Amino acid sequence: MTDVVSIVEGLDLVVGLAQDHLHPDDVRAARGSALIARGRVGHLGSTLVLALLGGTGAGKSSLLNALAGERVASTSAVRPHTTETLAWIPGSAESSLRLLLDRLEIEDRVEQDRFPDLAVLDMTDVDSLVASHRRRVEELLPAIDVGVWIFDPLKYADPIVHQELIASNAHAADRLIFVLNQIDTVPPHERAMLRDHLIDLLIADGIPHPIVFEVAADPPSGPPTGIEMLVDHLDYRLDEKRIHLSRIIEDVRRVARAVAGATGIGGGGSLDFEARWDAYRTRTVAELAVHGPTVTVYEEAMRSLDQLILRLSVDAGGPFGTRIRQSFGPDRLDTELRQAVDLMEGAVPRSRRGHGALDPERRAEAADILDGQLQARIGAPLREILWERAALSAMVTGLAVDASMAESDLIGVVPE
Ligand SMILES: Nc1nc2c(ncn2[C@@H]2O[C@H](COP(=O)(O)OP(=O)(O)O)[C@@H](O)[C@H]2O)c(=O)[nH]1
Ligand SMILES: [Mg+2]
Repeated sequence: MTDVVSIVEGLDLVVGLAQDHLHPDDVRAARGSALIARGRVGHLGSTLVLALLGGTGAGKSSLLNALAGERVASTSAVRPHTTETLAWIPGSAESSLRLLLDRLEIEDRVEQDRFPDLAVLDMTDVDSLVASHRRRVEELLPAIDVGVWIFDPLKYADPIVHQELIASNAHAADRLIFVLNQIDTVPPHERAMLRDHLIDLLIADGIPHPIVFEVAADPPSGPPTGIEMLVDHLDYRLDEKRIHLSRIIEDVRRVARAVAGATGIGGGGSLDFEARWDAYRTRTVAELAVHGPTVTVYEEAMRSLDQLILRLSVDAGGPFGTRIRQSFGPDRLDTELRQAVDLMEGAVPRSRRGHGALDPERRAEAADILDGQLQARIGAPLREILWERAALSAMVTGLAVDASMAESDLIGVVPE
């Protein structure tokens, strides 16, 4: 499964490979998009990742059980109870979700098929007085999609919880929702007041529009209440997340297109270089080895080399084309060819009396020397530029394919 994480990584790679070949403005724009895509918080996979947060006994595990419709997590009136975080995840979850759990060191994982796009992390209890708990929440929030803060009617107003855990995470307000659990223990006529009070406290914490659900996750009698509204809200968050991820994918596509356009690799990576270079070399080496560097033979070798460079540069186009033309201007070509020929002639001199003719064995020796020289002086450095171009082209093509696959994973359509 290709997910948004891997295409954002691919985008980073493409931008890294392309940066030497692009105009600084284009590099800046591409880097900007890569950074924005990276900087978008939340889990970048297609599953909505929810973390249940709250103090001991608030009802985190009970809420997970209510969502699951069965007893997944053990709950207890005896505290503290939950010692390990438990992840309740879709059996079909994307690999990046498993990587996220690895990163968060969550080993207890229960697979489910009730909500195919929802992962719930029943976190260990958060004690507002323990600094490491605070840090854990702060580190967790950017990696997940929704933090569900669970309160019980007795301790919901604890000033330390509000200051240390909620106000300090107010910057993540758009990813926090709140559950007032054990609502069955509150007389009906007091519920509205309790809820309003909690909302006021949250606003004072810096949460501008607190979203609060009243729930009884594990009432002593009867089924849980208030769960459907929570599930509806999660559905809505999932839709919102899909839109958000589609935007990232679209951004990545746009950058890939821009890079392809700016680097002239739109038409594909191969310029048939090896075949063209072989043809040139075979012909030129044969002519020069047989006839020696007469004016006509040398000029023809120069002319066709210049033409080969020109064609490659036109076909490559963009900055790679320019680089080829600039690195292999006529003066350099003349110098390299002249030196290659001089080396051949120095190593295998031909007699003037024989009109430059060499016996077959010496001719083969001369051809070998010239061939090696041409490869080293022109073929290898030229190939290096073209390989860079081909690598970038392959990356961009791969990225476009990955983006399409990520998009179809997201909307649940099998790619054609
Ligand atoms: N009356 C009532 N008790 C609840 C409710 N939800 C949880 N509890 C009880 O509260 C205790 C602690 O719940 P638990 O889910 O273990 O809390 P956690 O520590 O946050 O995971 C357990 O005994 C639950 O049965 C509820 O909605 N109503
Ligand atoms: Mg628990």
